[in-house]
Amino acid sequence: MPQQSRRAAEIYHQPLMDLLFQAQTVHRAHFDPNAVQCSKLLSIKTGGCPEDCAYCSQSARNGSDLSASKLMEVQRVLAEARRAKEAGATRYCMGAAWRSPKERDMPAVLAMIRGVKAMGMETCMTLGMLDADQALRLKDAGLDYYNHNIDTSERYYSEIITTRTFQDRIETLERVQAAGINVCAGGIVGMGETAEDRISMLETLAGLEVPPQSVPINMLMPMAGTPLADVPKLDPIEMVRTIATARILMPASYVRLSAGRSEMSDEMQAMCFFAGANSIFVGDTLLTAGNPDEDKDALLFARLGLRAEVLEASQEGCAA
Ligand code: SAM
Ligand code: DTB
Ligand code: SF4
Repeated sequence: MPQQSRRAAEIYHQPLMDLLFQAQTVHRAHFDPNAVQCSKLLSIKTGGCPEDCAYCSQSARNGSDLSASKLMEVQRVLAEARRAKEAGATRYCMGAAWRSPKERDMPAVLAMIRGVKAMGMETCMTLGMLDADQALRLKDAGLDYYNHNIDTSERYYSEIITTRTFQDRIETLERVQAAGINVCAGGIVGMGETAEDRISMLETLAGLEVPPQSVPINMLMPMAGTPLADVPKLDPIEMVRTIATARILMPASYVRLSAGRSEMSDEMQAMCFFAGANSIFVGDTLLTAGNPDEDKDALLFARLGLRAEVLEASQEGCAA
């Protein structure tokens, strides 16, 4: 086993109390332990995706009964973004069910970035694979973050997706980085992978030329009609170990407790925050799946004494 790999595996598999203590110690050296960054998601183009990701309700190849929509109009997106800002989100993330953006859609996408940026929120997009020119144009419009997940280990990748390769994903991440956009890259746990796959995924992320500034860890939300609809539920402690290991391997990155919070107890979420998660999606919808509503998150934050992180330029935080 290479050096790095043994280190990551040793971190992941150590007794849970030691792992949590180490992760929390690293976390406190880099972040305020009681502040959580809040992002809001919007699906700007839903369903009908040509890719075959086995977990996804939006793949046209899966049997989910989701109908495909067209790209949302810019003004509608901006109206939604304004509502999110009023509710206190500091980052607005827009997602499209594309393999990659088509030229005819670029003007609208760029206008969405400019409009959201003008409201004083950070902007994030996830549009599939990008070429170098597209990445530069997104950057020019003011894009702060690009989300592009590697999803799992290189070994397990082809069990989950066959219409693109792990290397394709890495190449887009390199183009995003080269364009000067912050990278948001993570993955999904609970897809039938092994602990070694989860460790390997984290090592790939930590080993990128620059580690991603934001690392979303999603817990699979089983979607009806997809090949992973009936996959056995992952032991929640494995999710906690994944977050803690991400925190230790990428000490200065935001680690996002991403999809799946609606299925987690407050105690489980508290353990994930203690393990070093310091970002969440707020609002009752992710892209197509559910998320805890604002009142529920406000109560959770109050119970745990957590605060929504504010952008330096403003004094507002998320409703949670
Ligand atoms: N089409 C673009 C792409 O794949 O990069 C952007 C949207 S895609 C839905 C964004 C990410 O959401 C995926 O990479 C995956 O990690 C996550 N995701 C999708 N469906 C999920 C599910 N059912 N459970 C957990 N995470 C999911
Ligand atoms: C990420 O890692 N998780 C978000 C965001 N990036 C785009 C998406 C989660 C999707 C959950 C399933 C759904 O809403 O369809
Ligand atoms: Fe398409 Fe993205 Fe869903 Fe894969 S994860 S099917 S690329 S929307």
